[in-house]
Amino acid sequence: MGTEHLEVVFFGTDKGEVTIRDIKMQQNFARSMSLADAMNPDNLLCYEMNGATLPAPNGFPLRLITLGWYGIANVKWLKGIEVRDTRFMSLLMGRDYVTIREEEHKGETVRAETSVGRALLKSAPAKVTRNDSGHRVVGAAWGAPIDRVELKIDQGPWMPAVIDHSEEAEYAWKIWSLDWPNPSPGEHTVTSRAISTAGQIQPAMDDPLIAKKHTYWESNGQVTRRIRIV
Ligand SMILES: Nc1nc2c(c(=O)[nH]1)N[C@H]1C(S)=C(S)[C@@H](COP(=O)(O)O)O[C@H]1N2
Ligand SMILES: [Mo]
Repeated sequence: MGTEHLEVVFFGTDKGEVTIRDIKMQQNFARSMSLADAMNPDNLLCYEMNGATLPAPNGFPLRLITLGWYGIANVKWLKGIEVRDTRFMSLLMGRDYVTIREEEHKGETVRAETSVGRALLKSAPAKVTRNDSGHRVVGAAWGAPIDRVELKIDQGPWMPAVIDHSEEAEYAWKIWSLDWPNPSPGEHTVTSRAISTAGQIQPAMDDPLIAKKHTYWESNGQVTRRIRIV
């Protein structure tokens, strides 16, 4: 028995009916991680939020916060934590919350089905503001340690945005902005892309990673906003 599939399963108190073949069963909300991921010292078991008892909607009495993973991994209303020596295939590990993507394997197109896991590099323009000195695009970036964020207006070149480094917490969203001095009146598009400290670039919407993905999850493609300047 190898230990490469040794997993830690986090169970919530909430449950629902699941049917596999003709077997109907009640299953608790459950998500698993490898032992190595579960032992990450950045993981938190939270019983308080902002100095007060954790509110029920946020997971009272105890919830997992696993920094750097998508929301689904942050199991609320914890009922138990179990260590297993086999892979765990719950509704939300193996059948739903899976990413289905077409991939090329030696010239053959296959549909790979993978469990939603670690957060992916993402950014989005949030708003365009205007004051006496002109217009400014403001947005956020998250999902991986951010090296820089670039902005494209209409079909122009990528321009570096200014990242607000006053928030230094490693996993916090990075807020960025870029001045847009003299936009012409009318419709414009504003697209952002984040670049991680590891050199990854947030993929364009027509990148096969995004374009050949058939489920909504892990949608970290570049976001284009339409802006009307009056
Ligand atoms: N027990 C339990 N944990 C859960 C869920 C749930 O339905 N049950 N939803 C997950 C999902 S999909 C998300 S996005 C986050 C939402 O956490 P929040 O309500 O604190 O934003 O909780 C996760 N943990
Ligand atoms: Mo979610």
